[in-house]
Amino acid sequence: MSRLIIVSNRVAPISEGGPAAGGLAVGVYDALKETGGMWFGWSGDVLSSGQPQIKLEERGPVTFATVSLVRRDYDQYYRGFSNATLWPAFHYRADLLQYDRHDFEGYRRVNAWLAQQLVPLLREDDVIWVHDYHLIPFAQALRAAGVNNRIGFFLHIPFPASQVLLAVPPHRELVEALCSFDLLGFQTTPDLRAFCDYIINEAQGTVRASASGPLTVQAFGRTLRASAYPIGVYPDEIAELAKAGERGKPVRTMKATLHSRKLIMSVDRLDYSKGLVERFRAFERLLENTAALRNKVSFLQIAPPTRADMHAYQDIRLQLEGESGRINGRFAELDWTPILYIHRQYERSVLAALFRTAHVGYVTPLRDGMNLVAKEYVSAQDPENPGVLVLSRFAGAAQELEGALIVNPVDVDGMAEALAQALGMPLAERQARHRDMMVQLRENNVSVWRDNFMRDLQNVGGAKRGRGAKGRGAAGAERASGPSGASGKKAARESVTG
Ligand code: GDG
Repeated sequence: MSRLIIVSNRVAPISEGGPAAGGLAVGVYDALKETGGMWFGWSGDVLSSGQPQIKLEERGPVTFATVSLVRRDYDQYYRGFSNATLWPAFHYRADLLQYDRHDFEGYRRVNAWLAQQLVPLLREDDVIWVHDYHLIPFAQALRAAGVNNRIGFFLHIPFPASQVLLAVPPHRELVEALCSFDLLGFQTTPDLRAFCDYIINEAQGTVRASASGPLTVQAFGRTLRASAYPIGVYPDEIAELAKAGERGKPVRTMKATLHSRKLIMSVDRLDYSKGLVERFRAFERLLENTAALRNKVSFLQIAPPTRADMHAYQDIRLQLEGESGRINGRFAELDWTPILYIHRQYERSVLAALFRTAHVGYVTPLRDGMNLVAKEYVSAQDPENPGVLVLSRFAGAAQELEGALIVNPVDVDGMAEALAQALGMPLAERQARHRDMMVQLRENNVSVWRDNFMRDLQNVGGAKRGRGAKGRGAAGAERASGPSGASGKKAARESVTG
């Protein structure tokens, strides 16, 4: 079996069985343990001086290979093009999109430099699986360095409609770079369709369906395959975790605070794509419309900080603090605070146990590739007495979770009605909806996602595989001047010593 190489912007912190590891990290790590292999990416450290070194850490059959970024690379590649240009554009927030040509150059430079760091560690028959929008040019950079291995790419976030993608000035370069992969994976069929639409109408390429398996795409002189692979969770493990935490202190404290009130619960990174402000307003509308629910229901929003050094994230934080304060000021009573808004991270086991306590899982992103919280909430429920999921139609999860109450996340009245319906839903209907969703979640768990992608990537055929004639790193070194301030070649040579 070929060795698997995972490449992602951040290498997930894996402590086996530990509370921090999410389903995705565990799912990918399981595959690495089976085949042996390597997880390569940024360590999360930003150097203010000196040369970044690659750090190799062996854990059984798996090597973790991490590099730091220098400040300028972090600013241009991560904060700049990845998160100020691609993230808003791919979440349909063209209004928040910022573009700087130098950042795009930095994004390509860092991708080429990262590729150079990886090349000396590769073997001929390695299969390489690259993750997410930070690394769109990664295969192109590897190809330029003479790497002919199978390379797949999975996009965790939505792929936008062409008219939105066109707002990103180097849209053509990006899609051309995507075509250097052998297999492209998207979360949902609408994302796949949006990609194909660009290929046909903007890139004058072709898309052919085959009797089974991924589509065949021809564009920019390359032939590749593309399909939808909806990411999942491990529902039964989450259910166990939730059950185990039922009598734990956090749940007891929460229940004591609630008395016998019902609980609506949300968990999201504090991101403007998650629809938090509209969600708060819909909860306010619920209290406004239904006086009988006042002091009978509480809303818990856990929103850990993310990308807090960016303006757009500071803005959403201020806005949310304003809204929760305003709504609480309007409706709170001496013994009841309607919204409990917590800007902090909790352990995975605590979240699962709290999900099980919540009568409503309230998941209303404006756009989301999948949204694992929706799947985790359903998994954590007690099948005898499950809660109800209220879910945005613009979360990828809405394509699968038909037992949820599907809402439009900008329709404040519609969301308030769905909350009221969820809070009053009879037990038999809650059980039936939960049962249906669990069937779906078990059938498409995170192993199925990973195995389907890996199967299709292994089956990518045709071209002679292994290192190409250009040899290790040759052309890549031309394209990349290395991380800011360092020669690419030098950095690549020095790096393997760490
Ligand atoms: C991207 C795409 C796609 C959240 N708060 C805490 C915590 N979490 C965990 C959740 C969940 C994960 O983080 C968040 O995953 P989501 O899918 O909801 O959203 P993104 O972070 O935006 O993820 C998304 C995903 O990639 C996978 O492909 O679904 O569309 O945007 O697992 O539970 N975990 C802990 N403490 C917290 O406070 N331990």
